[in-house]
Amino acid sequence: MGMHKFLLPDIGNYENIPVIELLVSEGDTVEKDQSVLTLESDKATMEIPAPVSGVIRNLQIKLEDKVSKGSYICDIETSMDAPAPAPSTSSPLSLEGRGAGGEGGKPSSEASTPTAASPSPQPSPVKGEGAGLTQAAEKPINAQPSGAKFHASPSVRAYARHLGVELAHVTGTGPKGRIQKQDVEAYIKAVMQGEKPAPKAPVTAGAGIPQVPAIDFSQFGPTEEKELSRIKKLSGKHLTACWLNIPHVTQFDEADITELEAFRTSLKARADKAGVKLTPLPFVMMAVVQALKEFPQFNASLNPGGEKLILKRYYNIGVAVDTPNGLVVPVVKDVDKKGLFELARELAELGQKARDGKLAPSDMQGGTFSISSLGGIGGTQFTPIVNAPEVAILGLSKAKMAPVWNGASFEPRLMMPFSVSYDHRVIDGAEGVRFTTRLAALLRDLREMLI
Ligand code: CAO
Repeated sequence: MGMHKFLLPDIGNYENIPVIELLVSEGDTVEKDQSVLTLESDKATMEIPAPVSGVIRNLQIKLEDKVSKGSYICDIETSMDAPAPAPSTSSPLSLEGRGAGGEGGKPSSEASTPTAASPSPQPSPVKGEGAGLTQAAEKPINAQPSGAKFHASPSVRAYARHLGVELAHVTGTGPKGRIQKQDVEAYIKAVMQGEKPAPKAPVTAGAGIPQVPAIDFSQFGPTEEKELSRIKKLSGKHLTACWLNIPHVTQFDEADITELEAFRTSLKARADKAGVKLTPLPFVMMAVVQALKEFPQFNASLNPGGEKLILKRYYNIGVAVDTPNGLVVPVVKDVDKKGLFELARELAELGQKARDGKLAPSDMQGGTFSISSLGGIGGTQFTPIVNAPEVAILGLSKAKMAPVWNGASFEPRLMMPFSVSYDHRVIDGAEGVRFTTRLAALLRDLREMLI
């Protein structure tokens, strides 16, 4: 048996650093290098490891005590055969947080008992995935920049990570709301007892899909956390499922809508009289329905086994609507049975309901094909994500005048770029381009719909 007097080693130019966490109690057995306490300066938190293995005796400090180099922490009762720690020859602990190298400081000389000198722990890589902050180190001291959104020591963060708990869900009960080990445990208990919802797997998690590493960005600069809207959380999950489950191909094309635009303009007075705003979208919807009738595999869904195609004999078009809270896709039902003005009125009503957050679930169900129109905003092309279980989606971009060669000269024509993303399990590339070519022809000359 021997008694090692554990004094706080050299921690650089810091004095009176508060103890924010005591990770041991009297009588606990610790292994050499196991964290004993956590200190926090205004720049960083850092865990101090045990210099030797043994049993904690005569604990001298309590939470929120302030300590400096040489402060008496405790005694560690060692077994006789326990190896004495090597005298320190290395640089002092660093409390530098944001990537500072912890330069300078002399080696600790805080020897204690006749049998053992107190080792000087090394500066270490800052914990935090992707940090890339390295300091020459032989053994790890966990250091963590202060000012992170969730106050927790590196060991608590590691513990939470190990259990798959996001600190954002945990209520800290330590000083200044600091999250402690028991808070993580209390959270897990609450989840197990159904008092709290189970933590969700990261959106990138899944069979064989490597996760994006979690990075504590506050180590690089100031950050702010903003909760995603409920709609964004829901649509994010759905979009991820669509993106991961559907082998997408996107076919680009452009439609000459010069005549369509002239027709639309000619209808303006009648549209005004009917109290509707007639944009190009209702025309596109009608042309899409015609194309869907000619290419029924685009108005279909795969059965759950993925062996059969369910062709739908109704034409319900989902239209992506931009709202302050995120993207929603109300569905215009039975588009094949409606006229231009009726479609325009319904689009305006659904758009308004969407922006007011008043869409009923039934307003968003039953779609067979979707349109994402960004044409009112801008852009030249984009790749929309298929809205599963549908198999194709049309993306509209902004129409603009362009010189088009008519075989003899360039003519100014109003050209609308568009794209169709489709599920390649259902639709071949040749079918994809036939569909877009036909859609462009229908939009160029609406009389094609009569044929
Ligand atoms: N090219 C050029 N101009 C276009 C156009 C196009 N492809 N599409 C629409 N426009 C014009 C309209 O004619 C209108 O012009 P005026 O005000 O001068 O008449 C203007 O752009 C705005 O149209 P709008 O967006 O109000 O109407 P819409 O019928 O095209 O769209 C709706 C209706 C509900 C889709 C729309 O309100 C909306 O929310 N748009 C945003 C779409 C969106 O966010 N999609 C999400 C994509 S994420 O995948």
